[in-house]
Amino acid sequence: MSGFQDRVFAEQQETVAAFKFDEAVARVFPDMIQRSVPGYSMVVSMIGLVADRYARPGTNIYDLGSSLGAVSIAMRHAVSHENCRIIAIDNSEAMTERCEKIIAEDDGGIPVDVLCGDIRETMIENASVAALNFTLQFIPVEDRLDLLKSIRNGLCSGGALILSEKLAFPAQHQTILDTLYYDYKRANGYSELEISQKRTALENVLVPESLDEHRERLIEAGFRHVVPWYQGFNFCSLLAVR
Ligand code: GEK
Repeated sequence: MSGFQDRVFAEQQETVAAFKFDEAVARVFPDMIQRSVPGYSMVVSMIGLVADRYARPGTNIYDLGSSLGAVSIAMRHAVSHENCRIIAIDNSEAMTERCEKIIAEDDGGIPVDVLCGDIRETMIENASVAALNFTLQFIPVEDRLDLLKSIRNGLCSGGALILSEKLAFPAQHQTILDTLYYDYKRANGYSELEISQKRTALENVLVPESLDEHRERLIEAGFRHVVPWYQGFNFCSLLAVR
């Protein structure tokens, strides 16, 4: 993937606008997410492994909020079943345009359709695996249950959703984890200005919820098992099995 450094919030901005997945972000996205989400690369490669376990021959595999297609690429190299198709969807044109080029240059065996669209309006069908890798947190809270129901309904029995999210915690734990998280960002070269302007830009755009809220919603959506399998500071990943 491309090697541009994330400097989106490096200069003082007069007013910090709400965060958008636009051209400026898409251009530096691999660097941005790598330096901003603890364990991101490991989570992406593990999604490949989990996908291979739950994928079934002749089914669709969804990468919802695919950005530049890192999860699609991990899955297309890891899934060993016949006649699968990966469907990568994102509603940022800046992302899907770049994603198409990256996928075209990748030599993985499974075909990937890259679609520009809203995952809330996408029909999920004949699916064995779906990934929401740090995407649900950007969907308005009131739309989250319907989206999870539509994923659940499109999954075959025994199919799996991998849900990775930034979590919210009770106040004291939140303070401890936020402190460590900002240490992580500093250690990755972000300045105090970058950290604080990005935090402002993400307010009301990235809305984290607690592990219990996620678990309860997944059960309400009809998933039978909800298994947390990763946590790095305030970021986690859950496996939900239909
Ligand atoms: C990765 N999964 O590299 N419909 C479609 N896409 C959406 C919507 C929506 N309603 N809302 C937001 N997005 C990727 C990382 S990033 C996470 C996912 C992050 C898209 C948005 O355009 C962006 O590309 C993605 O969800 C979230 O593993 O930046 O923290």
